[in-house]
Amino acid sequence: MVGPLFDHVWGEMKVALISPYPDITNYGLRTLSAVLRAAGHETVVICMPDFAGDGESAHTKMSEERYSAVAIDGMLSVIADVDLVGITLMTHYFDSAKQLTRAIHTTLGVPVIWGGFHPSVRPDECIHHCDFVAVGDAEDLILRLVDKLEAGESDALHDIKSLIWKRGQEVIRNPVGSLEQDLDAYPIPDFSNDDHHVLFEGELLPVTRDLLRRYLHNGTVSRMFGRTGYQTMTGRGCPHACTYCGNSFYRDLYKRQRYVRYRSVEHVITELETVKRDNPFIDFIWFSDDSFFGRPLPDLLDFAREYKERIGDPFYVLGSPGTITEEKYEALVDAGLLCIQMGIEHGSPRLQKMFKRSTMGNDKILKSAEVIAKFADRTAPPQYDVIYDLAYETIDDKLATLRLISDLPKPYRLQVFSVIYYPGTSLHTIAARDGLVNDEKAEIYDRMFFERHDSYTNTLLFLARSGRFPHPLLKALIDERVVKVATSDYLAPAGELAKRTFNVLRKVMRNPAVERARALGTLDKLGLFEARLEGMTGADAGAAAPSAAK
Ligand code: B12
Ligand code: SF4
Repeated sequence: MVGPLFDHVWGEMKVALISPYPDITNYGLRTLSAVLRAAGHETVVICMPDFAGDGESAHTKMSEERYSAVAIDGMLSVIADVDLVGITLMTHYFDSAKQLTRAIHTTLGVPVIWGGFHPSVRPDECIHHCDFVAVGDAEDLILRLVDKLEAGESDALHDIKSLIWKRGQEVIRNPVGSLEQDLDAYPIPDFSNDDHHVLFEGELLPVTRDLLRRYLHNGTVSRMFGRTGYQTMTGRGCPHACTYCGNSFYRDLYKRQRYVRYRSVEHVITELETVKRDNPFIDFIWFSDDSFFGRPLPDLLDFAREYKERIGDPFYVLGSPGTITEEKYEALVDAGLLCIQMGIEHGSPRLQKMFKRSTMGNDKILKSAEVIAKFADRTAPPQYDVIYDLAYETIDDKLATLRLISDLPKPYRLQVFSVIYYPGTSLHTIAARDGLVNDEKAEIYDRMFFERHDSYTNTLLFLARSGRFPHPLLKALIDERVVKVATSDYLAPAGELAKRTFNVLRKVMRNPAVERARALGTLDKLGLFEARLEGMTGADAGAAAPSAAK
């Protein structure tokens, strides 16, 4: 869609920034808002939680029309006077972004820029649905674009690095820009609530402190601990390039540039002090750095000291095997580390090689897990991530993962992800080459990681998730002879019955809508919500999901 861009009369710029994610933390988008505001522009921040992307298959289906007409109208009225709209998206939110963009183009006729992981890896696909695409980090890009548009130079955007844009029917791909090496140059994310809006009860409402508190309490990680968490990142990038992960794409995109960058300890702590002062209900910090433990030791010890003294809230980090040393871990526990999430991913050396994780093999995983276990009495059980359901796995590979799990020191919890070959990753390239990607919409865009295939080994994996399954029993159940009997055709009917019973129990015990309503403090309205979902299409249900929350 090119027309609206060139019909628009440019003047002082006001930019709307929209996120479809269920989790409203949105570090990247809020940083862009802060950057624009610091440069004197106006922004409107809109969170439109789209629960179809959050594992709510019991209630919602992926659909081309994810939002209700009421939600779309609410969004349009809030942004009626803006000059540019930005939408952030991961692959699963492609349809949400398309629906929002269609409505904006048709009704308001202002240009729309897409950014985030999906547009970065698939700019050519995305540019057909919007007017501009930002590839990779975009703080500099958005400022320069806004300046150019303000100056009425919408057809002379060649010097804006990493921008994909259109002139007439022609798509122009500008070269990739340089990564900012001094992350302290960026302001802290915009959590001002000033002209911020959120989709709540199916309606777009101004964000109040109370609404922000409820949504942060409902955040992906905070919800697990019953806390009200603030998410941030103390650095960007990862030293690894696992083949299923977005970092494999970015490392390639920014080759020959320093990719792993850290903010200074002072910059991070000042951000946390500021945000906590403005929002005293925050009682938990969630660092989503890809490589928190990659920080040099003196720096990490400095962080731990300052954090303990000036912040003190329990916190959550991610770490990869091999980077977790006892000295670093102890310092963080002493500073308030509540829980660590670590990717163990696979137990088979063959698959570890395919994932480019041979340097994070079973010896390193178990060593790191032992360090973590030493502090079990002062922390919550660690979360270990596992990837499964790969077409490349043999039964021996699957058993290798279960064997590794049976060797892990307790306590722990597993987060299990049925593999999705995300576009842009090297695993996607390999899988596509091998004919494993046939219908991208069904197999990637609209498929969530919890949609598992049923098998004996997957059942064991799910039983092991809580970390409470007795290891001797797990070891017995993966013994070669037992596996042979359990997977034989004779036992198939019994297996089918067990599977159905297990699925019913699972649905009864874990209802994401109930969990969310509980976290938002709106459980009493859930009956009404469930009733309203009866007979709804996926689209209605997706947009109505926040109605659990009144
Ligand atoms: C934190 C995080 C989350 C958080 C918070 C998400 C949120 N609401 O912000 C949680 C845990 C909820 C989450 C969930 C999921 N995540 Co996640 N997540 C991340 C992570 C680790 C960091 C994101 C981040 O803040 N980066 C730092 C900021 C600065 O970068 P950024 O967000 O990319 O933003 C910059 C640019 O992209 C650009 N930009 C971004 N938006 C826009 C918009 C406009 C208009 C413009 C111009 C530019 C622009 O400018 C920003 C500033 O430079 C990334 C990995 C990564 N390192 O990026 C994965 C990542 C984004 N997640 C991923 C995935 C797959 C998921 C899940 C679908 C499933 C899963 N396996 O976890 C779920 C989604 C469901 C849901 N509930 O939302 C994938 C995306 C792959 C894809 N093709 O879509 C990534 C890349 C990790 C990976 N596996 O490779 N995630
Ligand atoms: S260690 Fe984690 S964040 Fe880093 S590349 Fe591998 S999967 Fe991605």
